[in-house]
Amino acid sequence: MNDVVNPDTYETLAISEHDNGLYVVKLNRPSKRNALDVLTIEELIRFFSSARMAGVKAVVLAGEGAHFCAGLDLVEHWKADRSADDFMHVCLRWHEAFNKMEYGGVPIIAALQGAVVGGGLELASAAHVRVIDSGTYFALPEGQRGIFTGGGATIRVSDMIGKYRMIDMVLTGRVYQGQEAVDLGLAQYIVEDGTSFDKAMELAEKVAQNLPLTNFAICSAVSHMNNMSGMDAAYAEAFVGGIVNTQPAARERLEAFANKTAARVRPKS
Ligand code: 1HE
Repeated sequence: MNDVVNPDTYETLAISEHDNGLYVVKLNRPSKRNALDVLTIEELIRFFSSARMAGVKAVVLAGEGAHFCAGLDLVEHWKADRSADDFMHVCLRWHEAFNKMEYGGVPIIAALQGAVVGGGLELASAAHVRVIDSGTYFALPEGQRGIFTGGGATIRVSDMIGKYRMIDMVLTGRVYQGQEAVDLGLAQYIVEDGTSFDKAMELAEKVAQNLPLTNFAICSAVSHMNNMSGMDAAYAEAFVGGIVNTQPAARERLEAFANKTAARVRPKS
């Protein structure tokens, strides 16, 4: 087993392998509501830096216990009494982890339950798909804690819901949940009866059937292209399309369509 996917080599993450290259990665500090300490961030970097090369085809990211993630480990931060320089480097490690997730090319489906707050929302927003259930809620309590964001909320959360809604969340501590959270863009799926985890697994099993190179493009190129000018993005898209759309592994699927044996796209019944 590649060491990167060996669960015994992780302390703060619980990693389990399922069929077809699907892995479940769980934050595993439920007694601390999965607050993100330094070690958790380092372990996220380790896993997501090498996941694709280790054969991981899709990930369900979840939290052990009742809450997905309570954000920055405030107690660790308080005890460390960090300098600005030290905390800037903490933030840079968070960005390293979350960029490896968003740009790493492995589809990540976040199964969100309970609190998804502060850095927990920043972590969730580095996933490609977010699923919530009736108990999930989102907040950015930084304003109330006397601090600021540092793990990408200014980029990804404002991208999801708009700059002024994000500012309102940090300023006032506003909480979003339920269908409203989906309508705003904080999540793509809501499960009314049942768990976000089961739905996330269903989605991940489906996306793990896609060709890995296709998923790599979907889960890295779109984000990169969003950082480019329209002209550059169009050029880069042509390049990526040139490589992905001519991959030998796609020929079988294209042939099945041409031979009328592949499933057709139909409206939902
Ligand atoms: C923690 C943390 C934490 C819980 N750091 N230890 N995040 C926040 O402002 C959210 C802070 N947490 C909460 O509001 C609540 O804990 C929850 C709503 C998430 C859960 O409530 P509850 O009643 O189930 O748990 P609890 O009793 O508050 O906490 C249980 C334990 O988890 C307790 O530890 P214990 O040793 O006393 O049992 C808490 O101290 C611990 N715990 N949350 C450390 N966040 C890069 S910048 C990012 C900036 C941010 O993320 S700011 C947002 C911080």
